[in-house]
Amino acid sequence: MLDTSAAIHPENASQHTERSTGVQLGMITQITEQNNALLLMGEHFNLAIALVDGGSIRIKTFRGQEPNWKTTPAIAGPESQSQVPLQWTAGEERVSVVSGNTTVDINRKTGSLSIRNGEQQANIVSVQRNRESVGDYTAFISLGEDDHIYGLGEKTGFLDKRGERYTMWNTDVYAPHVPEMEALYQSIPFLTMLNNGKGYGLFLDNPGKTVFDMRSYANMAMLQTWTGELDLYWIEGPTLKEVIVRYSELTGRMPLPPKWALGYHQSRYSYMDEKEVMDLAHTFRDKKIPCDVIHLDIHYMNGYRVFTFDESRFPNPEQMMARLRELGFHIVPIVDPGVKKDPMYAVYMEGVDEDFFCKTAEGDIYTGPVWPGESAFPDFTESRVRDWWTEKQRFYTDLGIDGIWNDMNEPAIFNETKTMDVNVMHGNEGDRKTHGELHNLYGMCMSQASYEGLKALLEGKRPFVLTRAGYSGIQRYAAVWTGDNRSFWEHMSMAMPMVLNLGMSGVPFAGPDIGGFAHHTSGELLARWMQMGVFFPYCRNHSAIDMLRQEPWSFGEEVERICRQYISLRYQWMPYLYHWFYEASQTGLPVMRPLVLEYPDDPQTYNLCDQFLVGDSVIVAPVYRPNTEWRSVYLPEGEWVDYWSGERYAGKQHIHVHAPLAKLPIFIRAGAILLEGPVRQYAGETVADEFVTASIYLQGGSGTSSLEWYEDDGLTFAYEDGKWSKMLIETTESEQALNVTAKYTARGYEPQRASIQFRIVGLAAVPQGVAGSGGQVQVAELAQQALGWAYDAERGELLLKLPDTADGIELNITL
Ligand code: MIG
Repeated sequence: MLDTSAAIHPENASQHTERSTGVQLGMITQITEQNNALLLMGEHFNLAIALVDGGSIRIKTFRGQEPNWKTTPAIAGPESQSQVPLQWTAGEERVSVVSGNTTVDINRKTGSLSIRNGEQQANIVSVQRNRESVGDYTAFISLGEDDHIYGLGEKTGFLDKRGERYTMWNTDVYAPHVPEMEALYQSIPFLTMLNNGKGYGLFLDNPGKTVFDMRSYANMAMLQTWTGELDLYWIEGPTLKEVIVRYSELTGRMPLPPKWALGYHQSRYSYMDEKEVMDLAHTFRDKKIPCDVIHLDIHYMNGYRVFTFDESRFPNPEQMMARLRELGFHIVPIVDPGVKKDPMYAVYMEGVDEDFFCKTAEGDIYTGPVWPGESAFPDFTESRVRDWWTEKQRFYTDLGIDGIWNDMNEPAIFNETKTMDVNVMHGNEGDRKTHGELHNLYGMCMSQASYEGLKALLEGKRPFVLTRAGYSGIQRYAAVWTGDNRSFWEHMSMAMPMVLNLGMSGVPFAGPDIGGFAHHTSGELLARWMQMGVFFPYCRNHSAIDMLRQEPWSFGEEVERICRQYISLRYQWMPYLYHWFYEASQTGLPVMRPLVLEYPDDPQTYNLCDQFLVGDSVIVAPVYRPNTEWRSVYLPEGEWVDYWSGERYAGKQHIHVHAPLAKLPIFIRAGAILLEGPVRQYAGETVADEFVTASIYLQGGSGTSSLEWYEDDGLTFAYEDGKWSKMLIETTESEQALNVTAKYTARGYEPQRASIQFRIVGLAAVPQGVAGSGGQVQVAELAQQALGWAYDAERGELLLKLPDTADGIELNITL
């Protein structure tokens, strides 16, 4: 594309390119039921409708006698796509399919569909097929004035996707991620439509290029496939949460990551040699800035050959790894898909000999230029190739590595189209397809191989995989970082809606490069971005070659102090974070949530994305502009407590908050229970005084609250064999008394700590009586006690300390 004004030369202006030349389904001439599906034969093509277990309706175009029901790898398991019997009737005007509370009406004259579920209605006003090409469909979905759109994975722009247009085509975008970038590295063709607090989902399962156009027509969204059939799932709500739960049932959920992966990650393109890596590790420990992971970017390899180390830079990786392990660090090396075309390189020759690489239709190995020069690309759509890649991970696991970073897996290739020739063929388990048809799957299939490889080799330990590219279902294998952002304030603020919508698209474990990858960060930007970034699910600081360094200590003492404080805070909050990661692994609901997810009836939240929730009851509102000490924060219904000062605010109002550089505004919902532990230098560090503090934020007056807090060893798959515990914390509040119980509802895992503390926040006066927690002591003395309570008059907090035993706890506090 031209990047001068010549780009908008009148002669270059394209004609109106809307694909309105298609044909409609037309009159339905024949209706049959076959294998639990309804087949509707139209004039120009046909439509099949099936009910999928768990509240989805699958609508698929086809030609010929019957549809091909084969699903893409996005769909998690055969059980979740099983088609259930359907009831239907055919009238003169329409065919109706009924399932539970849902009715699908298909107009027999036009083939238009309306799906009704309670008050919700989705209108697919028409499905059309482009005349010129094979298999290129468009579904037009009517949009009401009050419809808001969320999801669509990793996209630029704000939270509400109404009025935007996006392309799903995994793309390596080094150019700045500005609003007109229609495609980035991930493609998640799934959205939720919200109307007056209620919604439904649409998932267009097609891994070729698809377009979601919510811009060209004010009252219509256009969902378009470029290759292959329209395979559309309507997903039942009626709440936003239910849509996400169902979508993630269909496409799978994030396995619980190891705790260390939730820690702070430090990266740079590149830490060049062993000395630099070891100095870095020691600096973190010396400066008492917590850190779990150091990433190795491409320079660790020998000529960018994957599964090698450069011997001059890293003469003894095994020894280095052992030393780092002693310091509590994990190493996550980068692994790209391109295998250098080099007959002296064993990995390449294995791939050639075993026929593992993608080939042209004529049968030649396809190569394209990436870091190592001309490279071949494993055909990850084939399980035999993934098995090979899986086994190859042994190179890393033998060194004690348990995390892998998959980059360039769109795949990115240094050519005009930025990727593989669309005519390259994929084996696809015997169902050969072109790259054009499967492009968006490539990165996910690679991460699947990486994840499964590590899992098989780590002997019960949980792997960590980080990926740049992905498709629906990527959450089953990898965390996602949002690629090459820049050290711009705009990119810091854009990271919020981007990661929030990833969370609304089934991908809870995601985050941007903190500080920005390209361009040069400043101390102020790093400090502000760090404050925000430690509350993102994935937390890594990464920067590009030739850019100013941005380790936490790169900008003087003040910025270093702020980075230390907030990274430490993430570790302090680890029990709470980990709990919400567990919830995400069970339900698919995100850890980091837009307010609209919890307050869908409040229009103030519909496009609110410069603040967010962590779990369901903590608001984080970062400052994302330079030289700014004040910002407006929206507090939704309820009462909210300033985490730092304890000050209380009524909800349903905007407040003006003072936030000098060292302060990140955080608000806790009255009625919430927060879990905090000691600051650790890395997630697995054992500290002398193990404890957890459950902070109970009183509602004042009456009310109840509860949290069923999940714990396990944070490292292995033992939780799959019942080695986990849950403690149900419940409180009942009245004007006169407060009752707190904490009972283990499961104790397959025994936490390694002697005591548990409760912090009752919001008590105006010292309580009249405390039953269940020994005698009263001074606040300062509590640390030395095994049992006792203290009242902090200044903060209006009651602190209680108790032994953490299987018996559970009951506290009765007279106010
Ligand atoms: O074309 O490995 O997004 O994180 O540092 C650049 C070098 C290749 C792109 C990744 C970035 C990484 C860089 N990679």
